[in-house]
Order: sequence, then C-alpha cells, then structure tokens
Amino acid sequence: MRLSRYFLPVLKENPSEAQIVSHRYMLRAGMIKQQAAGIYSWLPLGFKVLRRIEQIVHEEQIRAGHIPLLMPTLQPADLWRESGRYDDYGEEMLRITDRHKRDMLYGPTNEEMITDIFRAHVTSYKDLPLTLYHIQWKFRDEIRPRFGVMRGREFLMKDGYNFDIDVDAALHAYNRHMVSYLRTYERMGLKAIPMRAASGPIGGDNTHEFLVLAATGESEVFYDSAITDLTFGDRVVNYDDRAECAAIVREWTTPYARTDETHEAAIYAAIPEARRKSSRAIEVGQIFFFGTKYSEPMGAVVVNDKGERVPVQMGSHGIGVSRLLGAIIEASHDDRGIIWPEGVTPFHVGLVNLKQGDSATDAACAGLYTALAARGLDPLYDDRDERAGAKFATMDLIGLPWRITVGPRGLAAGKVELTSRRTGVSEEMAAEEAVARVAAIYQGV
Ligand code: P5A
Repeated sequence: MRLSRYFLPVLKENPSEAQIVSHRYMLRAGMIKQQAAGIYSWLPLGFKVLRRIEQIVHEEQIRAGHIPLLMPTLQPADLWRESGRYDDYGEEMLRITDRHKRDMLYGPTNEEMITDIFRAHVTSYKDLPLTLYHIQWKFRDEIRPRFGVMRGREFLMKDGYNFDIDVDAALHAYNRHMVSYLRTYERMGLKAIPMRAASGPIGGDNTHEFLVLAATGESEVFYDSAITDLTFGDRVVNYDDRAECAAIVREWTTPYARTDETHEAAIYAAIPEARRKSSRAIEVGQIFFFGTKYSEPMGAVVVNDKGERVPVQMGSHGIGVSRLLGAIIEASHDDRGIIWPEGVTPFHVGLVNLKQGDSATDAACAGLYTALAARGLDPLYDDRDERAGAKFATMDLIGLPWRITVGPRGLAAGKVELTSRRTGVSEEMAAEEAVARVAAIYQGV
C-alpha cells in the first residue's frame, strides 16, 4: 500500500478523552473513531489488525478441532426466558422490540442460541464430541465503557461452546481450550496467564481467566512469578490426547495464579517471598465448564451408549478479540508509539523514501516494493512529499516492527537501511539483502 493513497488519519495532538496509552495511540494512529460511548468505527489500520487477530484465533481454533459457524447479533428474548437468564442479566442487556412487538436483544453472549441449534440437530452420543464457535459482535451495556476498545459496549468476541457426553469428556474440552488459548495468545506476542477466577453470570464452578499483566488493567491479580517463566513455544500438541492436554494444563495451573475474586491469602503467603507478586492485569479471555446449566432447562438431550437420555455436558470459552488490540498495545509500546509484534502487525514493513521525487530513490523504492510483495509481504510505502522527520514519526507511531529507509546518500554506496522498531538498531545493507532479511523474519510467523 502506498501511504499517499491510503486512509490513515493520524492525529498530531494527544486526544484529551484518552486516559490510557493504548486508547491514546489507537486514536492518534487513526485506527478507531468513537461513534457513541463504547461504540467504535474501525478505520483501515485498526481493521487490518483486528482481521489479523481474528485470523490467528480462527487458525488456532481449527487446529484444536473446533468448527466455525456464525450466529446473528440479534436474538429472540424467548430463548433467554427458557434458560432463566432474561430477567437475571439486568441492565447490561440491550433489549429491543421489533415492529411486531416481539422482545429481542442484542446478544451479550450465545449460550442459549447455540444450545437451541444443538437440540434441533443432535440427538446421539455418536455425534459427540462437538465444539462450535464463532467470532461475532456482542453488546453489553456497560455502566462505564472506558479505555477505548478495552471496555466497549459493542465489542468483538470469539465464543466457543463444547458439547460432550460426560463430565470427563467435557473437562477434556476445557483443557483443550486452555491449551489452544496459550498458543493463540503467544502467537500474538502476549504473555496471557491463566488464573483461577469467578464465573459471574455465565455460571459453573470451573473457570479460568487469561490475564495480561499491565498497570492499566482493570483486574487485580496475585501470582507466583514462576508462572511468568513458562512458554508454550512451538510444541506440537495432539488435541485429542486427554493426558497430553491435561499435563499442559497442570504445568500452567500448578503455580499460584488467581484473580482477586478467588484469591486466598493463606496459600499466597506460603509462596517464597521473592516470587510472591501482585499486579493489575487485563482479562483477554475466559473459559468455563458449567455442565448442564443450559442443556437441562432447554432440553438439549442426547442418547448415550446405554440407550439413556441424558442432558449434554457443556462449557463456553471466550476471547476478547477487539480488546486484544488494546492489550497488545499496553504490553508493547514506547513513548513514540505502538510496537506491533510480528504476528499481528498491520503491515509487515514500512518503506521510507527520504527524497520523494528523486528519480534514483523513487526507482529504488519501487523496486523494493515489488520485491517485498513478490515474497508475499505487505509493505506500507511512505511516498508522501514530507520531511524525513515526519515520515519517521508516523512510522514510529503506527508501530510497524521493521522499516527500510532509502536515501540518496546510502543508494550512492549501494545500501539501504533496515531498522527494528523495537530495538531502534539500524543496519546498512544491499536492497536485496534487506528484502531477504524481512522475508526470513516473517517465515513461520
Ligand atoms: C465465554 C464465551 C463469556 O461471555 N460466554 C461465551 C462466555 N465470557 S466473558 O468472560 O464474559 O467474555 C469473554 C471475553 O470477552 C471480553 N470482553 C470484553 N471486551 C471488550 N469490552 C467489553 N465490554 C468486554 N466484556 C468482555 C473479555 O476479554 C472476556 O474475557
């Protein structure tokens, strides 16, 4: 993409309404525009990152054997009357009446609707296990929407629902989700720690939240620092192997890690003092096992291998897809702007022409652009007639992890400059080498 043809409405001034750095940078980098409290338009740069995050979520869900579908944002109230949640959910639920005076709502989550789909089509244990998920907009009429996409009223969630014949199988689904989430967040360059949590309106006793440590987070957490040393890495997991998934879950749930709702001071006090930590943190996901909470009242029943009719065992599992943009920026920025991890960056590399209009630098940039694209990379070429300082400031603000700078002096010596946004280190090299280096960096990302 040529910047002169793109839509990147960068702001020079700090927007006064933004209290935290991720919100400030998302507005300044022209990623989002607020349309009403907690409701945002996703401008091209923000939309690109949102799509990349969604793509990683899809890939990891499918790797775990889960099946995508798409349910609507609007739901009939009657489904929620069946589960008993229509009255319980309170003011967070946006209630709507259609022209026929039917009660509808903008879905804050989809346990009821997925149970309705299941009961309409599945009757036998032979069709289990089954996990269905979608990535869809949700609405929660939060009393205090704030911090931009971090606590929105309309927000994008990946929500998945497992259906299993017995408790053991459902607990395996729970473990499988935990494992796949560890891998998902790590691909986004995040350290998201599973912590024992409280289940709130979703229900069930077995639940973990995934938390990214950040001073601006809305949750308070307590943990053994040993858990922050764990990494998932590139291990290959057989998601059908119950013992293997359980072992990984054990690895991540053995060190103490809890939110304030489940915190137990006595257990915490037994952790060696140097490892005893508490922090603020951002909740980027949550997994639940709630058994028959929805299947029983809604009649989602299957015949088991003994010919008995039993309510199906269920859990639900959510990732805050739009919130993740804020969480990633909170975890990865400096005083000049965002620093995108390679896994989610909107463009792979920025290309800066220091002397637009100079035939040699223009030609070198055009050649680099074509060579990068030929390697399957998506460059952003700053071809505007602007000062070098302004071009660097824009690149730093929007946070592309790599930048290739082309100027007349370097070109005379046959060199361009490759710069890492994270370290600030620049290296001079031939244009072909810069292309090869960037291509190698993104191999396998
Ligand atoms: C699990 C999937 C659920 O709703 N039902 C379906 C379960 N869980 S949850 O924890 O309530 O939400 C899942 C994740 O969604 C994000 N989230 C939000 N993101 C932005 N703005 C909000 N107002 C908001 N509320 C929830 C969180 O990341 C949460 O972990």
